[in-house]
Amino acid sequence: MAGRWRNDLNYSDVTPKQGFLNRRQLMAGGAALGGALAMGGIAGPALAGLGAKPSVYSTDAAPNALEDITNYCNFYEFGTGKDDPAKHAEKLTTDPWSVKIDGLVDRPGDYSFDDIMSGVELEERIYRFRCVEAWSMVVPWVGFELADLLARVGVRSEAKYVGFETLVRPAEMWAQNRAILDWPYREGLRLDEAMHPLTILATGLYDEPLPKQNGAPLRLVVPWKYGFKSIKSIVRITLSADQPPTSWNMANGREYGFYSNVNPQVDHPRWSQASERLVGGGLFAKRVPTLMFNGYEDEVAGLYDGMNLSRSF
Ligand SMILES: Nc1nc2c(c(=O)[nH]1)N[C@H]1C(S)=C(S)[C@@H](COP(=O)(O)O)O[C@H]1N2
Ligand SMILES: [Mo]
Repeated sequence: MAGRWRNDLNYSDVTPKQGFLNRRQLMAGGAALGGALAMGGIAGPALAGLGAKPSVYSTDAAPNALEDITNYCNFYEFGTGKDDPAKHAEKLTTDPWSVKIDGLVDRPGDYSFDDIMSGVELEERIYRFRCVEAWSMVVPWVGFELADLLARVGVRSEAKYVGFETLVRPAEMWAQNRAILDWPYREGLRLDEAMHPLTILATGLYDEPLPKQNGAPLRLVVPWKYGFKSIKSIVRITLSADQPPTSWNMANGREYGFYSNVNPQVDHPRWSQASERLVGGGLFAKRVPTLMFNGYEDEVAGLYDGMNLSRSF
């Protein structure tokens, strides 16, 4: 079987779509036989929960176990330990939920989660996920393209960036009482990055609603960027002409750039980004090489034509 980390079958190389899906189903079956899958999360009958459709954008790498994805988390509003989100996020009220969409849009407003979800066709997107701390996972997200939501609210021609904010509610997110970051957690993308079909708003994983520790009810997923760009529990989306301030960049701009594309050639000032540890691989698991743009180079490199990626990191 192809290496776990190299998606040797690029969706853009494959026609027709069905050939890709058959290949994926075959590989999923093989992985299950090999005992690599903790639960059946890939195609077919297992997709009954949220009814998410499989996508040609999914990697054929085997997803991590749900247990890994929900217990090894970063969500600093609940504390900085990897198991803090799993311990404390249950306290977060996610229903009702609304998202303010404002700035350079035709139809600004406060949209309820139900408004946002109405008419949306959910897809399963199995993506590689690479944290700036040099660990990684493969996550079977469920969600829809951010571009779809932006089209519904109408992006004005002056807009060049999209900013995102997480909820501030220290009564439920205890670590917001500490000055770990300048709350709210903020992130941002250039508009073309936001409109890219790989960029999704996730509302589920393993075909179930998103667990709170993973950013319920709605979080961003940008698979070619370091994990901190994938902001959780979003309550505000703002279209702007200027680059929005982002939490990690504000906290330490020398270590965390606005772009933060996964790049094995640009080290973090305090550690190498050339390789990564696959969460769930066991204590003695070998590190695997990190791929340019986290393996999504064919799809996204064109967004950065002419940019110096070590200067604009
Ligand atoms: N609001 C918020 N979003 C966040 C974070 C956070 O601390 N707060 N951590 C980020 C980091 S560093 C990573 S690696 C991913 C982790 O997502 P996961 O726990 O679902 O794997 O969420 C990102 N989104
Ligand atoms: Mo991260």
